[in-house]
Amino acid sequence: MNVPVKALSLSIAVALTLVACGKKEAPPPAPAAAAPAATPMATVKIGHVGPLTGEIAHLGKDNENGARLAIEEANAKGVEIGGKKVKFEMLAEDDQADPKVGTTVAQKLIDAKVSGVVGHLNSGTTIPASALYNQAGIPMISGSATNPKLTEQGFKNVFRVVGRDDQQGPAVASYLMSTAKPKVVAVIDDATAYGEGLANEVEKTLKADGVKVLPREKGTDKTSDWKAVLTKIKGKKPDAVFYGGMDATGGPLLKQARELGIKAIFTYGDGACTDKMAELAGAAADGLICSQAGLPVQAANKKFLDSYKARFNVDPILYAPFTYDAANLLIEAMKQAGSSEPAKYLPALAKISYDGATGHIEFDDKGDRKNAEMTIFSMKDGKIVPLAIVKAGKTVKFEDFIKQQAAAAPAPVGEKKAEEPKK
Ligand code: ABU
Repeated sequence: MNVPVKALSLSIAVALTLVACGKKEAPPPAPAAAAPAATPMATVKIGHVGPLTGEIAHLGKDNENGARLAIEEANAKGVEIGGKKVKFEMLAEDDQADPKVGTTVAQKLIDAKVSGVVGHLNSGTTIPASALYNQAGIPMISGSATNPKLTEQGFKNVFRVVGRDDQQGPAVASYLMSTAKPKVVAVIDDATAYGEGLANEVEKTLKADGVKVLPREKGTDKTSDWKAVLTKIKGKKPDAVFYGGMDATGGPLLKQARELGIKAIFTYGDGACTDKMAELAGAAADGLICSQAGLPVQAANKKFLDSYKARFNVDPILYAPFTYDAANLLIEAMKQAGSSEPAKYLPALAKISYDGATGHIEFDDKGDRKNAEMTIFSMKDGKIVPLAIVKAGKTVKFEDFIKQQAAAAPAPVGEKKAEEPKK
């Protein structure tokens, strides 16, 4: 007998025995109830771009931290878009504050199929990059670029959550004129889209009010030795100096001016309105007047300030609350539209009405923030201290603005709002 026949005989024998014993062969065990297949979580990519290397890497990191915090919080809370759970992934790029690198990394993000971009930091990188995002139909929100041109290009995908330099320039120039009443002002810029543009706005405002403005002096965003420019200016005895540029170059400018014995009041825009000025210029920074194209960091909401400190172990420097809001706006628009597809959520972003860390945010037809505040600061004991808020043409003392904000805020649930003191 060959082997298969032997095996068959044995099976038949066993079967007969079982039948004889009245027993049936046990049915094969039922397969365990299959667990419902886990729906794979879709990943939505959000880009962030700013300078992470170079002279203003501290500001780039600050911007990046703001966006990262928003994305981490959204992931921790869990977000559903169109009924599906999603996970956000942040793709962080370094544009080195260089317009050419800016367009290269913008294309990299487009190729990586990001749904939206927070950035860039500098107007000089944001403006050329915005043309690429526009071609690709990708929404972008800058938390810091203030040159008006960014939102004057007619691009429907471009937004910013800070004010513009044609608001900031007049605000800081008017403050300078009303407080220091200078007769002659020297204006210097760093030859960037931001620095030169803001200096132009300041010069226009000063001249319109009859102030004499000296011929423009220039450096670059990398100038560290300002002695030649300052020596030229010193001979013309200006009462005030305005510089359009960032803190990395504004610090040495102010330090060297004092070393040369220039006593003029120095006035800077937002890019050089940071505590870093004290580190770079030392005691010479005291008395500096500077402006910010939004509310000061300390006026951002407490939840944001506490979470930022807890996450990064430092306080935000300048625009982190704005990039935090920018990332949250992208997420909120996707939620409202039920889609992370740029073309589908862009309309929701354009008409968004959102209460963020920096206050209430809505965009106008150009993509600019409606009713953006401007803040005027002065450097005191190594810290920039907010003095006044300029909003819709009105200047209010910072303390009064904070009181007004607190009075306007809705009372927490279950708490009665404090009554205004009777007059
Ligand atoms: N707004 C100050 C720094 C960023 C910019 O280049 O606009």
